[in-house]
Amino acid sequence: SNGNNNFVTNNLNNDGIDNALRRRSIDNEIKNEESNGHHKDSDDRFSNREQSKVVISANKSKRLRSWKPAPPVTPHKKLPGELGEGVHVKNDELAKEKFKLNQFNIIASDAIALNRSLKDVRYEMCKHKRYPTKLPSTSIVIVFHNEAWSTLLRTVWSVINRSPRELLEEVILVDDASERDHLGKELDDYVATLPVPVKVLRTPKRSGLIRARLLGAKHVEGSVITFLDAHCECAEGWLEPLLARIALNRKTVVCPIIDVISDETFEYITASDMTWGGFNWKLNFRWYRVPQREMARRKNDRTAPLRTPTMAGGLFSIDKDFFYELGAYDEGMDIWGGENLEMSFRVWQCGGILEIIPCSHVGHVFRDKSPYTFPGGVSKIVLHNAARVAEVWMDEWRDFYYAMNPGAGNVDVGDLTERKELRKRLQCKSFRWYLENIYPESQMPLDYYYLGEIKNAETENCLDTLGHKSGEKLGMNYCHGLGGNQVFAYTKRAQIMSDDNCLDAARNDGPVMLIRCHGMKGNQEWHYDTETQEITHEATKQCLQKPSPSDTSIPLLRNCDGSLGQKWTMQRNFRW
Ligand code: UD2
Ligand code: MN
Repeated sequence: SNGNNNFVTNNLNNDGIDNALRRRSIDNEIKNEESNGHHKDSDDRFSNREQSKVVISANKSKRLRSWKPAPPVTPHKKLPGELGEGVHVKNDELAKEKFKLNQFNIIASDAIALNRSLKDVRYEMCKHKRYPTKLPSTSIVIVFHNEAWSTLLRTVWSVINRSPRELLEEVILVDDASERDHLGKELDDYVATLPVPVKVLRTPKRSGLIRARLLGAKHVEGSVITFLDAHCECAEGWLEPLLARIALNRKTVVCPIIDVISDETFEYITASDMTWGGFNWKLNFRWYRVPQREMARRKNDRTAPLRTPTMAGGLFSIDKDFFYELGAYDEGMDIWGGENLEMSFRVWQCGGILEIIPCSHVGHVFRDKSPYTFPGGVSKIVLHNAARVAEVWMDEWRDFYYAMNPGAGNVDVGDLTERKELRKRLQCKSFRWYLENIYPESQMPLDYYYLGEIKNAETENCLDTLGHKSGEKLGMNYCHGLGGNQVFAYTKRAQIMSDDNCLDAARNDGPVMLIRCHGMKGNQEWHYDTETQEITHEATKQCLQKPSPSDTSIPLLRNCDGSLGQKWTMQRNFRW
């Protein structure tokens, strides 16, 4: 309803639906890549029980439990949505109105059994993997604010029905000051009838998902904490592979593959196992394709744990003691956002390992927009949280964040002393180390000459992406000095980049395009001469030039002639 809402809409779009759909299209793209490795167990640590025993004796201090797999959930005859199928309801005015309450189709969700069956979406090889006969127990922490009844309870039922009972210590529901009647006494009464211990905690006032999770974590009695969003469905065999990794190395933080539960039909749609977590200059979490480097490390076994630079944030398991040793969460973060990257950087920089476990699948309802309020304003909250991440963990690369988010510099980051001390105390590694060793594919350039605007000496206008995407033309506009679309990095690999796109020209006289950076020079190699102030394109030996008078928004590539229209300044004159 206010201008701010666009902000979060865009953000959630990127992080949710769009990206989820992209994951599916990536899946098709790589269908024929389904290889060799797929049938061969290269992660042989769990391939027989003898070896598993060795693992356990190395973990004597852990309370471990014998367990049996949960029996499969059999489909209800004649009920809608069984086996993860979608339910199509009439999209009339009422349905549209009701959609807005949760930003998903509540009529479809309500039509589906709370304990519906799902297809077993795992690779065949996953079903035959052997995990240690004894594993640590876990408490499931689910925080929610104004969650719908059917999605919340379907999450709980999927945990109950698809987790080995011996490994499920309890379910902890944290109600973050919801204002819906069904989440009060009705919820308390309902969970009292469930076949596993369920604690319901309530925050006295709206505290946001980060502090709500901290409250839940305090009450955990299991050895492992597993966080889930309140609109998930755990699939067959989801838990054992997660706990097994932690049993092997308690500093491993593990995520399932996050499948897509359609926000319209509640169809369960398998996501790609070929994406991992990254982030852009704005510090949004994004899915990107797993690079060949990591596939090679996994010996091309698509069922082997995948080391990921970042996690989406909602669904993961972590050893309880390690969670606290590592600094739990940043209590200075409000409502939503940022905590996922914060924990990801912290895990890697401070001696942990972050993995996606492809044999573990959990579905999640990705939404286009956030259904709930952000007290104090969306952008203020999201920028505040992200600034805390940038300030504490990203060293000089925090500049990219400030440059890319106009207005971020005006947001109060709050007191950072404690988190900075934590980083020192844990002797965490630098962000450069993280970029070099964990995420060399990142669009954060390791070394660069400039980060700022690029201004034409004649027109005094600036290069501007105009918000264009990969495959579209580079633009130009009057210099606004606010950063954002007018921020470019000129890197030591001779790229001129804006986030993950690079200036790219395929032939003489242009056009100059924005193309996903490939880091292989070629059409993306540019040289800036501080003497002549020319920006030359190596492949064509031509110069970047001001636009023609007929279209002042499109810079040109022309033979170098020393004219003023081919002179540029690279400067960082906005404040951050
Ligand atoms: C993703 C994560 C989410 C969190 C978020 C960044 C997944 C699948 N989801 O966004 O867990 O990491 O990125 O912060 O990885 N909630 C509260 N109080 C609040 C706001 C939210 O309890 O003030 C609950 C909410 O009801 C939900 C959970 O926190 O159960 C996550 O919120 P979301 O579903 O809106 O986040 P999502 O999936 O867009
Ligand atoms: Mn969610």
